[in-house]
Amino acid sequence: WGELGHYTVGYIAQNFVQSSTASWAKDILGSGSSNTSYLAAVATWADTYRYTSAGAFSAPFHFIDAEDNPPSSCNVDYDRDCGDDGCSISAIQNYTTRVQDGRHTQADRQMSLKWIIHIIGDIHQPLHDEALEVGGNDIDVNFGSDDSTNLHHIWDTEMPEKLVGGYSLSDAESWATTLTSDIKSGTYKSQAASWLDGIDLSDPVTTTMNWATEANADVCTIVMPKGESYYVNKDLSTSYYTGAISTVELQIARAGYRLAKWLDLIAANDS
Ligand code: DCM
Ligand code: DCM
Ligand code: DCM
Ligand code: ZN
Ligand code: ZN
Repeated sequence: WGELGHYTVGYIAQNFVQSSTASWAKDILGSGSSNTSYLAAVATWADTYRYTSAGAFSAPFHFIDAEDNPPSSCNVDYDRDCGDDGCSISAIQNYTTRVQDGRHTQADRQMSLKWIIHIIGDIHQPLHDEALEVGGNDIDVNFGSDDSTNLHHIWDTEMPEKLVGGYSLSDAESWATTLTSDIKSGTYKSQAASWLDGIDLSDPVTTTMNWATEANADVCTIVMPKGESYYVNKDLSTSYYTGAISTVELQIARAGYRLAKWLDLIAANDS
């Protein structure tokens, strides 16, 4: 996701974490106790870090390249798809351990927490769970007057921004308020509890592979049901957008709700 998506995942999680978790996170992050954006404000750090020379090693931590065959077959296999340099799933495992390890420095634990906040977001972007055409980056598409974007980028950025109308922290906070009420009392109320099925702090790989598998399935049914070549150089801002935007909303809502629970489990274990 772009900044809007990651900020929104952070704000949704802020709306659902236990107050003891909020205190735990603010302590590690060094945010003041009254910081109203303590998760949102650090949610995009990992995307800056990966473009630094010190952080270049971490570029694969943003995705898992499922070597499946959409649209006829979608699946993710940890042993097949998580490369030697790591992936989103192995990174979650690493940083979930490290953030709780008092032998590490405060700075190291802070970075680990920032990674968890970011990667749980990215796992929910379907094309971050797909190898085809570099996660859709090499599928050139148009979006309204923009005739030089790509399928990955419209999922990360253009579609969420068309829905919300901006990408600032305050745009994200307002989107998060909407999705939070959808979870608490609206369209997601009856399903939100099931989003936490199988969540297990002692098995981060299985837990997050479930989430990656769910998002990867959308690649076959929502992202490119007609096959990759159909979308090349088409304007996806009209009927494609209309068909896809509810999946963008659902995936951001799930990511925020699951991040809150993952942090609750970590904070409870780390006390
Ligand atoms: N680092 C990281 N994740 C890794 C490897 C390194 O976040 N898988 C960070 C931690 C340090 C820096 O990179 O700030 C260098 O780490 P090290 O000296 O442990 O390689
Ligand atoms: N490492 C990592 N994540 C980090 C920092 C480092 O995976 N945040 C990797 C690269 C380090 C190595 O682990 O050089 C050393 O890890 P440790 O500090 O746990 O011995
Ligand atoms: N990306 C991905 N899968 C890949 C490579 C990249 O999901 N195999 C994502 C990471 C960024 C976007 O695509 O969100 C653009 O990546 P980059 O800036 O590395 O080109
Ligand atoms: Zn992306
Ligand atoms: Zn990312």
